[in-house]
Amino acid sequence: MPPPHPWTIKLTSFASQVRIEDSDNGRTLGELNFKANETLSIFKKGTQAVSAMPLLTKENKLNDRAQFLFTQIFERYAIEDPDDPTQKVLDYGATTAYVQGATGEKIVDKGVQHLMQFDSNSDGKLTLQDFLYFY
Ligand SMILES: [Ca+2]
Repeated sequence: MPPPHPWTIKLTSFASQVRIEDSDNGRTLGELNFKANETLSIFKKGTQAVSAMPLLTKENKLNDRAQFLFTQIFERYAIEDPDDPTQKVLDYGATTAYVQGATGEKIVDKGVQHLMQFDSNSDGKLTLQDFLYFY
């Protein structure tokens, strides 16, 4: 089993019942007033606000909720299609911004190229349908 994510546990000093916060992680044990024989308690935090759900229907299509969420993500990065103002698209720049936002990486050429393979008409722009098909 993988170790629990830091956000899912809390640490408490047994003697003082002082809770050690995430923001304390740069402090030394001395600064936290730890004694040599200190006992720490680790608790699992309660349920997370985010719950897991299946993304696909039985027909292997994105379910409505997932489609709604991915559409919102698409809208956040999409630009007006210069060739068709009635629709929004992800061009190379917008796709780069999206992959950077999703991965937290600065160099994302491979990810962008991977996503661009779903450009169904090879015009260098992803439509919402292309984007949803990727997922
Ligand atoms: Ca296209």
